[in-house]
Amino acid sequence: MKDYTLGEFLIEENREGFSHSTEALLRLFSSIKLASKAIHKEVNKAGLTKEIIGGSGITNVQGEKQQKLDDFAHRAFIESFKSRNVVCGIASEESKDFIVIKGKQENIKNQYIVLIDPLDGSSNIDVNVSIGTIFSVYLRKSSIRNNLTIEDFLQKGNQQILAGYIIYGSSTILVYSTGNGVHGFTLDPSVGTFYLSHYNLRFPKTEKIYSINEGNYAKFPSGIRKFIRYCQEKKGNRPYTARYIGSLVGDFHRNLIQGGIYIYPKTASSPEGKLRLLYECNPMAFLSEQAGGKASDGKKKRILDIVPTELHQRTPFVCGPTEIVSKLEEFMVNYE
Ligand code: P6P
Repeated sequence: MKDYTLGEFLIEENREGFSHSTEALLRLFSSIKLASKAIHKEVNKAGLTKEIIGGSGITNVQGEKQQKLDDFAHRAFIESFKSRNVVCGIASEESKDFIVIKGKQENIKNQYIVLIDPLDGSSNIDVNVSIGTIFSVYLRKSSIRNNLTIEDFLQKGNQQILAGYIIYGSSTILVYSTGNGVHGFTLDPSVGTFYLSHYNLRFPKTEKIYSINEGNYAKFPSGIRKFIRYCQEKKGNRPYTARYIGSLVGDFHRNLIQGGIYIYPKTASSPEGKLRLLYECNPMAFLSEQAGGKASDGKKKRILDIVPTELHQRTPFVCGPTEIVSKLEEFMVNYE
């Protein structure tokens, strides 16, 4: 499939039903590709240049120590969206409030809202573990004649028009869906082009992996603890493997390809869970459903139906093949 570039695929796919203009789609992805290539370059030399690894000295809105690459990635996406005249507003993990992008007033193309985690899993940068960008795109709700409002950003996940991630690992892969399946494109750094490498990704039927931070075992609800035991017992020849690298994009991508469930539940110390609804869970839930799976809060509440109330709100999060996610939900309902 190497000869099919992301741009060509977008044009072809758009003929089959993306309900927005091809030009808008291409502008959106042009921004995303530009920023991701810049981040790819920095990530791949992070071990060599002291000025790009380590903390920036800033604590972000999450109360987490911002890494220098977090800040670099945040700025790279802001600048690339500003220059392509297609996005009117951005909400980022690295910024407390949303950011307005003033297009030329007569330019009605700036109707898209982007919510983004510019560099997820950045605590792994210094130890050379895969990290990633997660993005979620909506149409603005407010009239183009008025200013953007917070309601433009607090839309339910089922309103997303596209979502995806870029994983910066052994190779840099952009994975997205506009609602017509999930497709992956691998960057050929020698020519700076993303080529189709994973057409119509779907969770394998036989899942083999469960991903959860078992260091929190003592703080999990009993339903989660019993589900973990269920995965570990060989009953009915159920050979699950535990895989968890502490990078949502890395764990999700491996589970999507090899078959597995990802769980970040509520714990005694984090009753709302840790992951952010708008720019981590909603995009990954959109992709999970497009890949034939499901995503919920662990108690049968579909992630994409949650009504957001604030930009950085968190939610317990489970995603993966439908059958195993439903099995976890059973444990949560029966044992809480
Ligand atoms: P813990 C990274 O900070 C992140 O948001 C996700 O990428 C990752 O899955 C999770 O947090 C890891 O959290 O508590 O297991 O270290």
